[in-house]
Amino acid sequence: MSIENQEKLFNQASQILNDNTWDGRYTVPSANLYPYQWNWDSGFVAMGFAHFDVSRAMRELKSLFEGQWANGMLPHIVFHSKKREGYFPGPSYWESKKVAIAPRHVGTSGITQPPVHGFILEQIFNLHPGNEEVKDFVTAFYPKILNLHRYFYEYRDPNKEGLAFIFHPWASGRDNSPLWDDLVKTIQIKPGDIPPYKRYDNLKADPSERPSDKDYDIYVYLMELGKRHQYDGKEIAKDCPFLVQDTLFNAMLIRSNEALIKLGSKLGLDTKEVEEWNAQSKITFDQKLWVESLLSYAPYDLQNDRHIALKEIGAFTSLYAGIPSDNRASILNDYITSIANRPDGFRVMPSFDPDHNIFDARRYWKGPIWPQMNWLVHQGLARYDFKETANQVKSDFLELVDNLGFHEYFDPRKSVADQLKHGYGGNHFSWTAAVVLDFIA
Ligand code: 9YW
Repeated sequence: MSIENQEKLFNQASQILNDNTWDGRYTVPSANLYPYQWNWDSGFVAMGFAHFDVSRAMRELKSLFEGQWANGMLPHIVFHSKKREGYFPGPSYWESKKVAIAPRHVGTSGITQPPVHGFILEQIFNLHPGNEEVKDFVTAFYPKILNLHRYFYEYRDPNKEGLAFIFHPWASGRDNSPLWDDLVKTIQIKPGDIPPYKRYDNLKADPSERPSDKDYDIYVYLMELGKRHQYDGKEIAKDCPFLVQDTLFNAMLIRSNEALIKLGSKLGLDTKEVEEWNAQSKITFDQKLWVESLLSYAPYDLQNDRHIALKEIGAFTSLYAGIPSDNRASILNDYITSIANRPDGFRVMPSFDPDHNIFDARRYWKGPIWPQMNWLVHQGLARYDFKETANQVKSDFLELVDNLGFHEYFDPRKSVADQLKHGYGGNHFSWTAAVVLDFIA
């Protein structure tokens, strides 16, 4: 890509982040579709801002952690805006203020999202060496992230294995991934189990690119269950049908642990606790989540005691966390290369196995390319020195944005995407902008 083109994309991306910032304090993923502050989106947004406005990067993380609960849990949405913005489930749904340990001054959701904040903090720190304000910020912020990780080990790891569970597909960050299809089918909803509700997402984006109504019923069922237990992980573990040790979620936890260890040693902080967590987590992830017949990692369904053995993007983020041996890393790299070399023409990296009959190139997490996933996969491939594949993952993504705009997700099929004039889902999307900024900075 030419220097002029890179400059153009950089300017467009920074404009999007500025435009999506509300009250000068927090950034919404997409003003129309997702009009509040989302957890892991804001992590990537902070990294994007760090390339041109580090004060906004720090403010982004500060405003996000205003939503942190007293037990360390960081909710997946923080509702700074009290207005009904046309999003379900909005601030009134969750009833967070009825929970004693939730913040008083701001409404939040009751579930969490992949813990990216540790390595985002490290990115910000590394981008600004010698900046005292950044150093002070990182030092002051560090305990908040440590508390979040402590929450996962204390409340979300009932067997003390070193892997945290999630109890809702949204917490995986990959809402309607085929990973969850069989498991959610085991959940039978009876009349009266869920309250009436109204979706907005499928009015604002093409319904054929969104999760189905059936998916949403399950999402509501699991939120109701969480609400009944005041979102207490220990209680939820006792009777929730959806209890999963996810690949992406735990890879993010491990990579963020590693970031805390590195930052802690640079800042002279005590890192013993996080080192202990991480040593165990890395081993358990590698041993428990690897499925030899799949030649990949897979999430583990704790209630049914089985792997969810499907080839899916989350497994490949283990590279960024330094989990696989060189041999396993090569296997993962070979698979990505095989997708990039398919005769039917795919950009990498689709979010789900293109050879599986559930694969759907347009529908949300059932196949499309997602910006933040490409970033994570790119970082992992680079870590293991798979330079060629890493570059492919980066350039495929930049080409899509350049051709089709800053969308939420993209069609991986070249023959289709190259005929389209747009990507899918929301446009002027914050994490798409953030990833562009980091890739071309
Ligand atoms: C929802 C905001 C969020 C992301 C999730 C993605 C989607 C829909 O959008 O969720 O209503 O929360 O799956 O990862 O954080 O961009």
